[in-house]
Amino acid sequence: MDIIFSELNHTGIITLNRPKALNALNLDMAKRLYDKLNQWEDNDDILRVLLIGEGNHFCAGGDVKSLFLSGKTHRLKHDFFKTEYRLNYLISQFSKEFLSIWNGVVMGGGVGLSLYGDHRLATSNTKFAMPETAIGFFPDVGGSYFLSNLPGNFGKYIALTSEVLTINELLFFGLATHYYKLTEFENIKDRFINNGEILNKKYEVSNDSYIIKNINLISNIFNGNIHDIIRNLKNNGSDFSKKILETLSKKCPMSLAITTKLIENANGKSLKECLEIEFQLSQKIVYRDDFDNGVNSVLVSKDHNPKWDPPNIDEINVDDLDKYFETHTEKLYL
Ligand code: QUE
Repeated sequence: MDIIFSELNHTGIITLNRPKALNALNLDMAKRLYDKLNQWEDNDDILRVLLIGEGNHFCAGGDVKSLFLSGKTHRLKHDFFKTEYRLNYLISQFSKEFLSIWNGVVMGGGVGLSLYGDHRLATSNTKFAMPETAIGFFPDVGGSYFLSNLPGNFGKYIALTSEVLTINELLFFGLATHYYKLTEFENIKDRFINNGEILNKKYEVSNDSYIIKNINLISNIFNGNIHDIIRNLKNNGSDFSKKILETLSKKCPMSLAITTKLIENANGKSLKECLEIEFQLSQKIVYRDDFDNGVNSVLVSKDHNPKWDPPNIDEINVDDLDKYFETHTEKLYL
């Protein structure tokens, strides 16, 4: 079983169980989880829910490999996102206490399973990222919602660069709610199961984080559309800016342009509105060659040298992006 459910002492326990695939979420897991949460919502014996990943990681994201392998226009590319985003919304509306214990990798789809619950526990090895611009996609699962709500254009920064956030940044930005010591994983789990207790270990956020140190620079630079951002980086000329330019040069140009616009437009919108927009967008982006080339290059052939169309950001006219944001297929009806 790729996802395991159990019930213990009024606690519904979900274990993502594809450790060899870093617990990447596939359609079957998403469907089962959706049904189970609906059952637990109505089951008075269940007071709280715990979500964990088997092995050393929480969840690497949606199982984009199976989407790629299904072929260019397979129905899975529709059904998967529809189910996944409906699940994200269901979790945001779930009335019982919902705790996720993050360890290792927490990316993309894994963020969407946990961020809208009540508590996210992070530890010293937690690696959080929204890395979709590396595979010709965009930060979905409500990414436009929570990224646009981070202060000072920081959401655009992590979405465009795929920067990995660790414990300091996660606590600083409130993406994680608590710190736990990795050696206490089992203990933390047991206490939550036994009486709903959540241990809040003291953790001093260190100012060693170069991301937190550069927060004002990031905010100034990541203002405006993708061309504004690239121009700001070039004009700034610092080592930090040069490093970011180098990072962005490897990402999918169309993903960078779309992602910037998506996050700008999300300002002030609800999670529900953002997920509807993302679903429409997903059904434009997932059938492009960039998605197949990106996933193949990063996860299947692993040559890490994807071909992008267009190959350069300069070739994108931001006025032409509106068509990707049009409503063109059925809605999620959240
Ligand atoms: C960007 C991504 C993903 C990624 C790598 C990226 C992503 C994702 C996976 C992934 C990892 C291991 C697996 C798997 C998928 O990697 O979304 O099936 O076994 O799910 O650079 O967005």
